[in-house]
Amino acid sequence: MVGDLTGFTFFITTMAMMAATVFFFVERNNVQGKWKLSLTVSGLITLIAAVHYYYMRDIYDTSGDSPTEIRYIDWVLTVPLMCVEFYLILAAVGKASVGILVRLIAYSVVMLVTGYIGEIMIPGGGSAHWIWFGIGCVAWLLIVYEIFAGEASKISAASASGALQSAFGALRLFVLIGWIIYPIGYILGALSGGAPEALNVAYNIADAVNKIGFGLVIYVLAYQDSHQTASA
Ligand SMILES: *C/C=C(C)/C=C/C=C(C)/C=C/C1=C(C)CCCC1(C)C
Repeated sequence: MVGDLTGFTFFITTMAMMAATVFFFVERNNVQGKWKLSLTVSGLITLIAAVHYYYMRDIYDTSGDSPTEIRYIDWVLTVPLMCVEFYLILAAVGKASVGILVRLIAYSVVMLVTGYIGEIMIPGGGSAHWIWFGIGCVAWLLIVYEIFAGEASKISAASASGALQSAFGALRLFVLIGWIIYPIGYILGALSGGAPEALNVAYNIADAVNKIGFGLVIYVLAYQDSHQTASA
C-alpha cells in the first residue's frame, strides 16, 4: 500500500535505510583508520533498521496493524549502538573511559526493556503501564545527563578538536530533541488505543532522521578530521 501516507513512509524509510547502509560502508574507505569502526557501526545501525523496516512494512501492508513489537526489537539493537558511537568518537580523537561506554549501554537497555514491558506486555494504561514508562524516562534522562553534563560531555569540551566538539554537540541534540517523539508515541499509543496511522508516520520519519542523520554527522566529523590531518 504505497498509495497511503503511512504505507509510503514505511516504503521510503526502508529504501533510505538501505541506501544509507551502502553509503556508510563504502565511505569507510575514505576516512582514516581510527574512524572506520565508527562508520561500520553507523552502517550496522541502518542495516539493522532496513531489515526491520522490510518486515514492518509487510506487517502494516498485510494487516494494517502497528508493528510496535518489531520496532522494539530494532530499538534494543540499534539504540545501544548509537550510544556506542558517543564513546567511539571520543576514543578516536583522544581518550574515553570504558565507564562511559558501560553506562550509556546500560541506560539505553533499561530504557528500552522497561518501555517494552509497559507498552507491549501491559498496554492500554493502568498504573503499572505508567510506572514502567517512568523508569524508562529516568533512564533516558541519565543518558541526557551523561552527554550534557557528565563525563562524556566533559571529555568532549576539553578536546582540542573543534570538529569533535561540534559533532558531539549535534549528536546530543538528536538524543534530547529527536528522541522525544518516542515517549510521546508511548503516551499517544496509550491514550488513543494505538492511533496507528499518525503514530507510524511519526515513528518512521523520526527513525530516518535519528539513524541516518546521526550517522551523517559522524561521517562529516570523520571526513573532516581525516582530511585535515592528511593535509597538515
Ligand atoms: C532508531 C531508534 C531510536 C533512536 C529509538 C529511540 C527510542 C527511545 C528514545 C525510547 C524512549 C522511551 C522512553 C524515554 C520511556 C519508555 C518508553 C520508550 C522506550 C518509548
